[in-house]
Amino acid sequence: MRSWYRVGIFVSVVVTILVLLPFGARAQEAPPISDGTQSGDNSAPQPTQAPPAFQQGYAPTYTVRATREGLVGKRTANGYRIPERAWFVALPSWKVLSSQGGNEFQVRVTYEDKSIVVPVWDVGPWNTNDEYWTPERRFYRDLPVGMPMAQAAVQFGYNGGLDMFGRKITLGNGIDIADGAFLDGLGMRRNDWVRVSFLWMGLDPGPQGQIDASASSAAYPAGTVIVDNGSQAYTSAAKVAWYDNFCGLNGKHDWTIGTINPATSENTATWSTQINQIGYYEVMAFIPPCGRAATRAAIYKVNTNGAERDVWVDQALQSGRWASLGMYNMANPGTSSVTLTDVTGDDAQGVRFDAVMWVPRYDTMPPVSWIQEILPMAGGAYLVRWGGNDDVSGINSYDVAYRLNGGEWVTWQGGTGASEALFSPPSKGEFQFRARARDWMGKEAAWSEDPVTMKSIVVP
Ligand SMILES: [Ca+2]
Ligand SMILES: [Ca+2]
Repeated sequence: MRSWYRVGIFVSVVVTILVLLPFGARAQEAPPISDGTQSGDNSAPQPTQAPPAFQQGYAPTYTVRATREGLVGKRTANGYRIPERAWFVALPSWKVLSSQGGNEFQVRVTYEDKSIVVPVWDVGPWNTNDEYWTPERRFYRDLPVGMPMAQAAVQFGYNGGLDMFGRKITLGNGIDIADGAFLDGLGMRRNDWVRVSFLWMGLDPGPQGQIDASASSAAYPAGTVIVDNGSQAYTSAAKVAWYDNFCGLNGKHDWTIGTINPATSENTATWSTQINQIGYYEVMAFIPPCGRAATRAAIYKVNTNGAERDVWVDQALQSGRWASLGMYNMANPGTSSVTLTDVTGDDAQGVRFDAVMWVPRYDTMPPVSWIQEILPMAGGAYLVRWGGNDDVSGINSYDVAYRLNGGEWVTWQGGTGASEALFSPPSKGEFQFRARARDWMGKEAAWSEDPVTMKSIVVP
């Protein structure tokens, strides 16, 4: 089954932000990772079980990061003086604050095998205007429903990483839980991800009926194809078993334990789709944010028009996000597929199989390019290196030119696909180099002519 979604600038903005950042930049702010060295039942394989059927009318459930409120002796936003081991939660909006002692707004919070219903008696963490649980949220409407603004701030620098008061957000939490509920009710010993059902929005689904909708926002760029695990376009095979976990797109994903040894591989799965509209697509895999510690080296094989590319993904780092598997040119209508197996670059870590999507991308910018470095070599020659990058289609070719002592520019390399060459100076003097690039759509950049992108050498 494949799903086509209508134009949605909101999530596409989010996705674009992730895409435009270089990989390393994304890695700077480590996302909250729910797995890590999780103790208890979650690290042990659980037998596959059928998910509870989703039924209309039930309160929505999202996975969010929870912190312990503490503040014993202080008053909550509704005037309740916090005793030791109190039972209530805080959500970051004044709109859902119960009266003192009241239960107008309650949530079901589930953590591992414990699930409790508690009233909302305080406002926070961070913001007081973030109704992330509803599509009618008044603020931060460009975020997926179910994603607290604080989480987005930590995960990808949303709002400059600041809350509504301009404070630097240090924890991407969406709920604060009072001590009694946290420690005694849920058995939590540290801040972690929990499932929260917002009970004023529907019937209580109970601990078993919670369907996590965190990743299933309805808004993606037009033409986006999403293939989820369990759908017809997802095929999987296991010599022994698959395991389930109840988070990810449509509230469920498959997982298994990775092996470094291909000879002991047991699981393989493929997401595929027919693409009729030629053009560039970014292929992305959703990494669900729950379960056994995830592999730091999952190996996705992306196949487009019969050409295959291996893409390594740090599933632990990308937890809770769409991880980019790169940009692909569907030059002809045809099939594109992504295959993931349990063969990983590290051993005995969890491998998460959830959803893969193909997002149409349109090349709108010429590339940028620069002279990287100039290295003196033996015999009086110089190794000149250049580089660049492009928004979508990639760099087709470069031109490199030099000038002597500020004179006329001389094209030295024209239309080359290479990114380095040996330069033998024809004379003494100062040689200055510049570069330009064109992408696969024929868009050509201006020459790089600022001090950062040019380099020069003085030949004695
Ligand atoms: Ca799924
Ligand atoms: Ca371009």
